[in-house]
Amino acid sequence: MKSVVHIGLGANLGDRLQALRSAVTALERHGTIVARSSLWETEAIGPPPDYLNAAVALETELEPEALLDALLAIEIEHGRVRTNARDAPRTLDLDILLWEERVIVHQRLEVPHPRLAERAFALEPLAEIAPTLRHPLLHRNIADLRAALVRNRRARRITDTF
Ligand code: A4P
Ligand code: MG
Repeated sequence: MKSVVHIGLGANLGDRLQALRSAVTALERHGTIVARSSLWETEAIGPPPDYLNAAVALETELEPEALLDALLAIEIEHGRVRTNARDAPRTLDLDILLWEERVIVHQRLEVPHPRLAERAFALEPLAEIAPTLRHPLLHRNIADLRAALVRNRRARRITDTF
């Protein structure tokens, strides 16, 4: 069965733009990209430098854990090195933000992403491509969550396409 899954992309080390573009190409191995946000530059939550962030919608036949494994493999292909430090800088981060309006709680996976509602770097791009999608736990749509953000973090839209 096909699902449309919203994925957040982030990078703050190396050639950030190249990593985001090439991650989208890699995601196409697992389905069809049906929506793609603008490119945003955002102040890091955690250690600098600034991030580039974006979001895409992927139509895929994969089940949640299989998609998570695919995302982790793409991160590694892009030079991601995991450290124990929280919010450590990274060449590529791929997070499952929403899986339609499903709630998924597995040992390795929680959807909606648990910090989605607090984070401009995720909500700004997501609101461009999924404004009317409802957060199944907060019962509000993405445009409303974005509007409710405390604007204490800089998020700057850079280009329409990336
Ligand atoms: N995991 C659980 N739920 C999910 C999900 N919905 N999507 C598990 C993806 N993974 C999920 O992630 C650790 C584990 O979380 C995964 O192996 C998976 O089993 P990770 O990518 O190794 O660690 P992380 O990314 O450092 O942790 P986390 O909790 O995903 O951090 P966040 O919330 O992604 O924050 N500032 C700006 N401006 N822009 C950013 O993109 N990103 C972060 C990372 C910090 N600051 C940032 C940004
Ligand atoms: Mg992550």
